[in-house]
Amino acid sequence: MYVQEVKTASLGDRPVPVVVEDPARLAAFEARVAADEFVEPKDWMPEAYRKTLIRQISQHAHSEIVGMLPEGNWIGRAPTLRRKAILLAKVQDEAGHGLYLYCAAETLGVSRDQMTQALLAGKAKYSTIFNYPTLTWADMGTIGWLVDGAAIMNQVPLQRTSYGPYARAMVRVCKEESFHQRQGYEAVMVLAAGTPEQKAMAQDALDRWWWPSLMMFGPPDDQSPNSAQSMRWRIKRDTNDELRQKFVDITVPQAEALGLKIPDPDLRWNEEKGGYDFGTPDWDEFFAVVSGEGPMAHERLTARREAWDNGAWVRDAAMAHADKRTARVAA
Ligand code: BYC
Repeated sequence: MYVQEVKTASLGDRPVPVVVEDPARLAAFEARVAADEFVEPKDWMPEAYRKTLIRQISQHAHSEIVGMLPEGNWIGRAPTLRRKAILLAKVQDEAGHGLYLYCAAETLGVSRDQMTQALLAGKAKYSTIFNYPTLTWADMGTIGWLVDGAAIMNQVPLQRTSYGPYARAMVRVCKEESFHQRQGYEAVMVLAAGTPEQKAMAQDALDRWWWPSLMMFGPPDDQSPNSAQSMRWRIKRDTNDELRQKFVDITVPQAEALGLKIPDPDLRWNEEKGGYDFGTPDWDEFFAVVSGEGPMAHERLTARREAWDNGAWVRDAAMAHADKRTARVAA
């Protein structure tokens, strides 16, 4: 038993158990992580490490699955067969990413049903970005360019996250995200070089998606309750602000190449730091969206609840088939 002692801490007026780990095991674990060894499912790990990973990986999985909704809604309206095929492939990739991630989280002792129920009950989060509406075709290109671009920035370091199954899932996810980013950039490139109306549509999409994309990296470091411990355990390899800065530095020249303007009056190159200075996202809006107030939050969760209910017969049929096979083998 790895729990050496259970103390009681107070959360408001509710007592909650605090797990105090065996100091020797904890020190050995921290030394392994510091030496960049992967932690594997059957290895000993502190309870807080397991919980943090379940939270982060399941949120990541939910984001992939909820992220299929705004794009799925555009497959039938994509302007050409080529664009339709690309979008279809991208949305299918996202389903795959969700599945690898749910599998990675399951190795930590939580079931996919439990994770799904937490999402449907509004207890588990998914990325704030998917609580914004997709109004025009330019939004599809811009999501690929900025949203998948931000996702890659966050996920490339996660290929070296300390938990083996999560790190390995990220390798394939990153390859596919890279295609997603490029197809998005190419779609925006076509619009930006098109008619004045098309270029205006691309600019409007950039205006609406820029700030929500910066928010994808999470709150500023000094308001990020999980970062310090996650960095120490190498779950996260970079802080929220470090990744946000890298994203801005890479994306600004891409916007310039398109002839589009980043909607930030405070954006300017800072020679000294070798990066851009940029304005402050509206963190009140971010925290409101995190708590479920985004313009599309209700619609997204309703769609997921309906999908779960409508899929009940498939799950029942699969279970009945599995029971029949087991009975046949036993006979
Ligand atoms: N949205 O202490 P912090 C995709 C929450 S899918 C919602 O900094 P942490 C794509 C955070 O959970 C991309 N919630 O947290 C798919 C925490 O809440 P709790 C998804 C957010 O975990 C389809 C609280 O705020 N990528 O790209 O250290 C189509 C305090 O934050 C957000 C991932 O999930 C947010 N943006 O750092 C197209 C990557 N930010 O649970 C594209 C994996 C923060 O403590 N996740 N919160 O109450 C991570 O890297 C980290 O979890 C985060 C946050 C950087 C997001």
